[in-house]
Amino acid sequence: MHSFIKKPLVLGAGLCLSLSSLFGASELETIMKERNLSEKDILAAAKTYQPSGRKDEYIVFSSGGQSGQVIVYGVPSMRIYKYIGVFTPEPWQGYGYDNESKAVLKGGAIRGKDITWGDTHHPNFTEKNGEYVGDYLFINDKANPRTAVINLHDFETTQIVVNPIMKSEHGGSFVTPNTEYVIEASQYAAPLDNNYHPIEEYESVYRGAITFWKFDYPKGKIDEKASFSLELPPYMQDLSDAGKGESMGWAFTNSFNSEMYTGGIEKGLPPFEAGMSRNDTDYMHMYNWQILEKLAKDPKNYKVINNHRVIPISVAVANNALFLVPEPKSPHGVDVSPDGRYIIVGGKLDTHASVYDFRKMKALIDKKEFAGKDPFGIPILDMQKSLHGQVELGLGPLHNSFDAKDGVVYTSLYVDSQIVKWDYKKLKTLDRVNVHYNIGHLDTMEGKSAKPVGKYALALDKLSIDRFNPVGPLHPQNHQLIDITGAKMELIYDMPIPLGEPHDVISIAASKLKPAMTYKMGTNSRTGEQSVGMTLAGQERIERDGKNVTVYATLVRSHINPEHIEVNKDDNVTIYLTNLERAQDETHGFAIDLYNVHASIEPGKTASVNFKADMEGVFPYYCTEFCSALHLEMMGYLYVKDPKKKY
Ligand code: RUQ
Ligand code: CUA
Repeated sequence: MHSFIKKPLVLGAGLCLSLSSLFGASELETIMKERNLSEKDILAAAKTYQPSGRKDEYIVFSSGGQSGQVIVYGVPSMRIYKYIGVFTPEPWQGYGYDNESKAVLKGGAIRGKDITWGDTHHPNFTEKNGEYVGDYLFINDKANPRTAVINLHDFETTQIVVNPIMKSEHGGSFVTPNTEYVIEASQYAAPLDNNYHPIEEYESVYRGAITFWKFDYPKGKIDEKASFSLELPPYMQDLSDAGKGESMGWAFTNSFNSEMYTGGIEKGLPPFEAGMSRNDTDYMHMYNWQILEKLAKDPKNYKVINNHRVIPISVAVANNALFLVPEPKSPHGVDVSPDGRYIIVGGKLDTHASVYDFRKMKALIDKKEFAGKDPFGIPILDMQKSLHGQVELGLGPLHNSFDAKDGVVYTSLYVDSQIVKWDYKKLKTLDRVNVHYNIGHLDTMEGKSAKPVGKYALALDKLSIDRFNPVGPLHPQNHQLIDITGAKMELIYDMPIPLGEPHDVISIAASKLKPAMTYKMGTNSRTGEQSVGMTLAGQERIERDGKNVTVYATLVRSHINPEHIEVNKDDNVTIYLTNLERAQDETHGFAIDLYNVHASIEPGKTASVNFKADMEGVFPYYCTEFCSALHLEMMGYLYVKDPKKKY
């Protein structure tokens, strides 16, 4: 018999573990002692631990940085659920291996060149009235200006669009309050055309831009033809956010090179970093997409560059659609408050966050009261007259995420490695917590929507130095979970992220996601339509048309039909694979040994693989998911015969 605890053990902030018949106090105390755990640790564990089978309350979509993927995990457990292949082939999902997903990746080819990686930064959901819907997710590729659409019906990437004029981007993918547009802002200024222009033409030819990608909701696709761009000065635009509520129709993008410095360290000139941070202020761009959308309908208002409509700066200015507001030098994040009235800008080289009041800015615009014009003729609003105020937060304020409590926001401090909680209306700090280390983005639950929940904060730390077991010089990143429900923020979990440098995450109540558990029989998951190769039981066959061999195959526990496929050397072979299962989680994989062929076929899906049978011989094929007791027997043979040879 265990010796039971007589009086309840009172832990931390009043957590009362009345350890009844299951746990002896001595057992808990022994474990705490053995593992060197404090009461605070036990409390943190109780807040994050999910008993087997228990589901998470929030689902987080994290960018995957250089992995070109998206990472899905749960809060509060911080359990990773999925890596979604987006810009990079991902063999588990057959992404980039089956024909259907190859077609998606092909959409991301740039000027004929296949790009097999991406630098994903900012995921965002579809929105309705500024609130998250949870049926689609957008993500940008900073390295190769592209935007991808992920269908949250099955968590698969269904579209990649290439920016027609940018050579670099960062400020994507930000969604307007009713998903009218997905905003993508350029980063490093470059010529908008595809020609060579010397750096001496920086001010005359190099440009920034904002692209407004039109989302065709019924189709679940970006409509490239209906999308357009706004030309901007070469100020190195950065992050963006769409206005909402009273700032509906507007969007905001900051920048960090109002100096228009062009570098030249190799010639003894100051490096970019010095030349680009000489001025005390840079510019926040403020533009009205509702006006621009109307302008883009009339050919006299736009130029066509690379087959894409671009509204020149002068046209936007003449139609009161583009303004600049000074912001402290080298800013980074720009975030609009849930009600749309305030815009918070973090200055990397400033200790302050600046809170702009949209009402004041709009009043200045309406009165045509400007402090001046930039060299491109864009009216500049007076900074002091636009500000609600500034608050000293600490070193390196970067990004913001909001709380359900009115006026409360959380800001990451990159240099100080802290999250600071403060009131952007009353302009005072409330609390701060240390994070480990060098935090970039942060997120509170649904914290960038019009209805933030708060509850937990996620710190996306760039460095993890001493937090985890060493795994070589390339360290994992550290995502930390912080309980923000009390007056004091409490750090409760560290999660190593072993896949690229996630820049930003976005969180949604799990109840808002309604993913399918299986596909309708014969679905091409990348188009959502019935596959031309759908094969039902009894329809399995091999068809030959000259050198083209098409196999219509099915997979069901525990066989692949057909089990023998005979082709001639150099035949062009296509195999359609339909998973006939109707049971959840009965995925079959399909691999042909030595032929670099793989597909993942979830219940109901039809996927296809294609290859040239250029190697003679015998090649086993098999199911790559341990799907049943007779999974090892789920196999077949591909025979490749040389028709010129006698065997
Ligand atoms: S950005 S933190 Cu895309 Cu801040 Cu990286
Ligand atoms: Cu199907 Cu193993």
